Amino acid sequence: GEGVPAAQKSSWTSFVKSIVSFSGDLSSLTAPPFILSPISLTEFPAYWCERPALFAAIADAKDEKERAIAVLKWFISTLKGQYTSRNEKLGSEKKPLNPVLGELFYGHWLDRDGRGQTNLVVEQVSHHPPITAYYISNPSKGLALQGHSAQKTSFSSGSIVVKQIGHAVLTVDLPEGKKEEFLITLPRLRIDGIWYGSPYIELTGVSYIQSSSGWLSTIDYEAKEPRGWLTFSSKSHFFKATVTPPGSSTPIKRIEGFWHETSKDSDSGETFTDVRGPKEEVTVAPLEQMQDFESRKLWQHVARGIREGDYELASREKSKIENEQRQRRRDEQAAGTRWQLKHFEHIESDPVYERLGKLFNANPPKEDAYVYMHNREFPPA
Ligand code: 0T9
Repeated sequence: GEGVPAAQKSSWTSFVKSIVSFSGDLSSLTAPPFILSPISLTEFPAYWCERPALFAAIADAKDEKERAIAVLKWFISTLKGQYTSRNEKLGSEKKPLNPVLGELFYGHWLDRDGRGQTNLVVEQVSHHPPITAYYISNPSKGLALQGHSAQKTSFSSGSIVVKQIGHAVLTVDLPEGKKEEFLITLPRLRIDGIWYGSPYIELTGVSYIQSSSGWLSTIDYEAKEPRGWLTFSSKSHFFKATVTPPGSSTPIKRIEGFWHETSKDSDSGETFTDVRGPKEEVTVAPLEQMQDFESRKLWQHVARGIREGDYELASREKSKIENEQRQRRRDEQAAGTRWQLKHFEHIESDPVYERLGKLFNANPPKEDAYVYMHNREFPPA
């Protein structure tokens, strides 16, 4: 990133001070214009599927072990998009638009080379705190990913520390009506480069992918990069992963490398992931066909203001949306009604999380979930 523009230095300083003395929901803080992104958080779940062929490949794996490996390969390959793509597209990590309650984002990736069509449904299921629910499916391959995403943020020695709340469950349909489930937990984030006004994300801690077949993948984002790894980029974004069979603690596969470039099998040296090539962004309907609550339609004027540097337009249009939201909430309160979610149903405890979480001592032992209601038609393949 280019850092802080001269004219916004003092507003950046006061923004950083407000982050330091604040803990909780960062999304509601007002930030200086240069750090604003024109993209809403409801678009982020699309990162899960920007390599649709790797997603589809999970269904083609021949047994439980190969499926566990295919899921790990797909998961690692999503990380570059999830955590570095704003730096590439916008110059640094930026503050996404804070979705309104009920905001929607729909998209798809068309079938190509027999991988099947992949569909995406996203709904903002809470505004304060922000919670985003998503459902991504490839019906012809019998694959579905359901999850939700929220964050707890704090500030520690110059960095924003983000604990991801929520998890995802991948369901794979198998022959004879059987199915396999994978519980996916999410890493912690550290946002560095704040003082300089060019924030970027580093992943920390450990995340897990637990299969109902017993296979477990453990991804360690704090492993030290060994000697011998030649890279031209910085030493960040390094990880090590292991794949462990049911009931065992001895991995049958070890992976190491950089999640934003390449990784390899630690024993054979064979390439495991390579995300240096292009990814496929999600396809969405044209603006004219969108409903008012679809993210790109809802935020179109704010986004234009941010993109074109017309921050007065952006803030005027943002206020309109926020006032309209406040009025809705007042009307609901007066009428004694509540906002109805369109595509998801909230459950207090996810049975898959409870059951599979036990196998690797998930912390917390229970989590809530948003269950997709299967009530959207997608454009035919
Ligand atoms: C789920 C992802 C998540 C959402 C974003 C922390 C963050 C909001 C949540 C976790 C996706 O699968 C992956 C990637 C980036 C995460 C965002 C990065 C970020 O900075 C924001 C927070 C809320 C801020 O906007 C902080 C203020 C800002 C000035 C720093 C750039």
